[in-house]
Amino acid sequence: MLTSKLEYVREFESGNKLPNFNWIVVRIDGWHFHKFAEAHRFEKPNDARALNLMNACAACMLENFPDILFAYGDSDEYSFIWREKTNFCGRMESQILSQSVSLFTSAYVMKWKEFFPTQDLIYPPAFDGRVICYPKIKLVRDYLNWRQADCHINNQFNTCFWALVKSGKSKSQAQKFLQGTQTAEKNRLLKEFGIDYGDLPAMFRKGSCVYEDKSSAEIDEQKDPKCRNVVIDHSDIIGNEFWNQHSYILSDD
Ligand SMILES: Nc1nc2c(ncn2[C@@H]2O[C@H](COP(=O)(O)OP(=O)(O)OP(=O)(O)O)[C@@H](O)[C@H]2O)c(=O)[nH]1
Ligand SMILES: [Mg+2]
Repeated sequence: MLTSKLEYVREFESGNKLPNFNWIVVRIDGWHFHKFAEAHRFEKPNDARALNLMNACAACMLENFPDILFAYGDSDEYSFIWREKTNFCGRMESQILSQSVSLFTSAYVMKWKEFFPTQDLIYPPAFDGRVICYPKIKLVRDYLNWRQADCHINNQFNTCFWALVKSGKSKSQAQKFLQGTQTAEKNRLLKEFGIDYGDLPAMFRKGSCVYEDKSSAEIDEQKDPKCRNVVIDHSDIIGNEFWNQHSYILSDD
């Protein structure tokens, strides 16, 4: 009796249903990770342990949410592309977002020791998240191009910046020195420090892609058919080659 009288409070709940026929992108980003990286002694400018941990969390997302088709990440961020026709949580934005952020964060904490065996997790990491809907596949491709181009620009800048700082310049001198420099100038500068940009690990230069590999999946009768063969690589996703070779990823059938 009492509950039915009080149920009217439910009507105050607001929910946002994401539009049908849209690809859903969830982007997760580490909260104040400049501070988190410092506190946990991340290597500069790239800490392979931290990046591999992020990649493992992204793989965990694909294993738990079958409607995620593809993920791309670098630094402290990861983008997840959900099937255009997903009906996960009835396409309610707050639920898709909160489940994504909470699973990613708990995986990050659970897997920490595996990637940082000699560094304690000294305070709880947090991630923010946002949802973006794209009505056309071209927009999804352009979104991913944008994130990979951003990874390249940031990585090249950071590699130069830390090379200058290690050579004795102050942080503000290094910042000033790099202001307005183009890609070719940055590459020349790195060469002076004995660094060939193209030789740096692909994970640093290209970021990471996580997806289900259906092309080479051997039929393993012991394996649960629902279990996805999730792979991580560092492909160039701006060109068409990757997408031509993996056309099934975004085909959403
Ligand atoms: N040293 C080091 N730092 C990293 C690495 N990956 C990410 N970071 C740090 O994380 C930051 C990520 O950039 P942002 O997301 O713009 O910065 P943020 O401090 O997380 O700020 P908010 O996202 O606005 O909360 C970088 O600027 C670095 O300080 C890494 O591999 N090594
Ligand atoms: Mg951040």
